[in-house]
Parts: sequence; C-alpha cells; structure tokens
Amino acid sequence: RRTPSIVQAAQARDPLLDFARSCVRGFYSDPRSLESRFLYDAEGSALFEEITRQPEYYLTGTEASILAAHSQEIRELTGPSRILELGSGSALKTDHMLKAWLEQGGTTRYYPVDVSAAALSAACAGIRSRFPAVKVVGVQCQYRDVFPLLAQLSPVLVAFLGSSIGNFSPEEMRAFVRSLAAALCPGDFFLLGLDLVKERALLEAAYNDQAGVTARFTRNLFARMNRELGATIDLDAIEHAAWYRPDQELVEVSARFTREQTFRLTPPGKTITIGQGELVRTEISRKFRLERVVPELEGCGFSAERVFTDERGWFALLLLRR
Ligand code: AVJ
Repeated sequence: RRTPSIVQAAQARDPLLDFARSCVRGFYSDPRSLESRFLYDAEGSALFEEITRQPEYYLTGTEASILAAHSQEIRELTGPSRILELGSGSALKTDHMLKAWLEQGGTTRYYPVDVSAAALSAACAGIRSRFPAVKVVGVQCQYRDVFPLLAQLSPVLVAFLGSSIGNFSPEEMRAFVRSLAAALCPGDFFLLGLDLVKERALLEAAYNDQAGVTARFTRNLFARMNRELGATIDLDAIEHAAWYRPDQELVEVSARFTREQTFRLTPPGKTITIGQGELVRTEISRKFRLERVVPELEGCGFSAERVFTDERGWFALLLLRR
C-alpha cells in the first residue's frame, strides 16, 4: 500500500462559495479589504514565485542565505524531527534544511502544506526529484486545518517561512501562534521567518517591482473573480498600489479602481459598485522588530531558542521551542 502523495486535511465546505462570500464581505467592509489567502490560486502562486525572483524582493534571497548558513545548527538543535512547512509554495528554500537533515542521518519526512493544489504538486515533485531519499506527503488545506494533525507528527518542526505571518493582523497572529503552541507537543519546534522593519525606500521597492510582477499578482485576485465568480471586472482599470505605513509598521497593498465599475458575483448573486479612485485592500505585510516580537511570541507559548539574522539585519529566522 502506497501513501498518497497529496492528502486533504479537511474538506472545505464549498471552496467556491467560501471565496464568493469572502469577496462580498470584503467589498462591503469599510475600508474595503479582501482576504489575502485567495491570492494563491494556481496563477497567483506562480506569480508569487516570480515575485521571489525579482531583484527588489530581497525577502526570499535573504532568508535563503540565513537558512544556508544555519540549517546544520538548526538540525543539531531539533534532532531528526519531521518537517512540516506551512504555505510551502514551490519549497525551494527548504532545500537547505533537507540537505542538513539528510547529512545528519536517518530518514527525513517532509510535509508541505498549501491551499493551492497546483503549487503543492509542483513542490512535491520538485522535492522528490532533488531529494529521492526524503519521504514527501503534501497536505492540501488551510493552515488551521493542519493543527489537529500535529500531535501525531511529533517530534516535528513546523516551518513558517518567508514572513508569511506578516499577512496576519496582530490579533490574528497571536491567535495563530497560541493555537499552534496548543497543537504541538512540548519539545517540538517552530521555525519562523520574519521580515524586519527597515528603510521605507527598500520596503516600497520590494512591493513595487520594476517588472510589474507584483501588480499582476494584485490584479490576479480580480481576474480570479472573473474566472470563478463570473465577474466582468475590467482589469485594465485597476492599478496596483503599495506603500509602507511607518505608524503601523506594515506594507499595505491595494487595488485602485481608475474608473467606476459595477459587476456581479455569481455565486453568490450580488452586484458590487466600486467608485472611481476607490481602493480595495488585498494584503498587509507587517514588518517586525526583534525586541518586540520575541517577547510577544514567548507570551504565546514558545521559548526562543535561537535568533538568526543576515549581516544587513534585514530578515530574521527564529527557532522557537514549544
Ligand atoms: C508571501 C505574504 C510573505 O508579504 O511579502 C509579496 C506576499 N505580496 N509581494 C509578502 C507578497 C506582494 C508576501 N508573503
């Protein structure tokens, strides 16, 4: 009997209706604000991979350099645990970890978790071809649906890289970290990537790349509504807008409607009008300060074992222990 290579942790009620309802809620909220998890359909996941290759988007390369320098030490500290990666995308950064795990012996089990089936099968296929000795099982679900499975995977290291936790509001982040701590067994690990507060120009360049890939990524959310919800949004009348808010220490990403548009989402059968010049927020990307975030994480059920950063101090990788 073969273990299936991709399993679904929780059957989403109705994924289409989930998307449709979330869009309606988001368009009617004040300020208008859509849930960023819907950015990652097959197209959006591919576009995000392209973002990570843009010269201005320093996050991925910087985090990879930290992983390259410290994966051996991380493996020494965690022992031969299983690795479960939340929001794995194409999982290229994980290569450094898998290399360290294999070098220090034993079979390595790797569980990438992603909402996008396409991104997940690409990640699984890539890992299998680069690391034939690693046992890979992809889990297709939202992050929270994997929590009930974690106790069975102990000893486990949960990796949440790329500063994806920055998409959460402070309250959402605390709730997420607390439930993760509650789901893990004592002695399990959480490896968390965090983008740090830095000069505004660097941050704004990273979210406004010259090649316009981030703009395509933002517009894809509306293209997805056209594809899946029968909307008729004119994508040429939507501009990507991203700026840093130093007061809240986050990058806010929005779509600006350059003319008034009325469109219908079916399901759920609702008509929406967005006025000329109006903004619809698609993401926040919070930036962190170690002196604040480490105590906060420690207040949510973890102890910080190690903090790794790059020489420019742009990005941090935290090894936390439950
Ligand atoms: C995948 C959430 C980490 O916030 O930097 C990149 C998403 N959006 N460019 C980020 C993103 C626009 C990214 N995360």
